[in-house]
Amino acid sequence: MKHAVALFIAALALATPAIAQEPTTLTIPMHAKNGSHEDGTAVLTQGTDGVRVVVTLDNAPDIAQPTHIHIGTCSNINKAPEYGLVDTEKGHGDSVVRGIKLSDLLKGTYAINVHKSGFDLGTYASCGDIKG
Ligand SMILES: [Cu+2]
Repeated sequence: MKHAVALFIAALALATPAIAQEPTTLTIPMHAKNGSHEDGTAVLTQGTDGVRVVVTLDNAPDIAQPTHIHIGTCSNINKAPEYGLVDTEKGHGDSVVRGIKLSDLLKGTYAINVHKSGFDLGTYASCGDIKG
C-alpha cells in the first residue's frame, strides 16, 4: 500500500510540469479602430467547461456592440464570426464560450472583434489578437 502511494506521488510529480504549462489565464490589449477610442483589455480564463472572456473598453457608447471571436488577426480578419460572445454594453462584456480550450485558441490564429453596432457590423470599433 505504501508502495502504491509512493508510485502515485511520483506519477503526480511527473505529470505536474505538463499541466503547469497549460495557460489558465491571458490578458490581451484591445485596440480602438476607426476612431472609436475604444481601447481596453480582454481577459481570457480557462474554466472547466470552456473559456471565459471578459471584455473591458474605454469610451464605449451606450448601445450594445456585437462581439465575437473571429479567425485571423486584427489586421487580416475573417469577416465571419467563429465564436459568439455576449454584446459589449457600456464597455463591458462577460461571456463563456463552452467546449473550447484557451490552449487551442493560442495554437490557432484568433482575434476578439467588437463591432460598432448591430446596425453597422461592417465597422469595427475595437480588436485584440489572442496571443500569449
Ligand atoms: Cu464579429
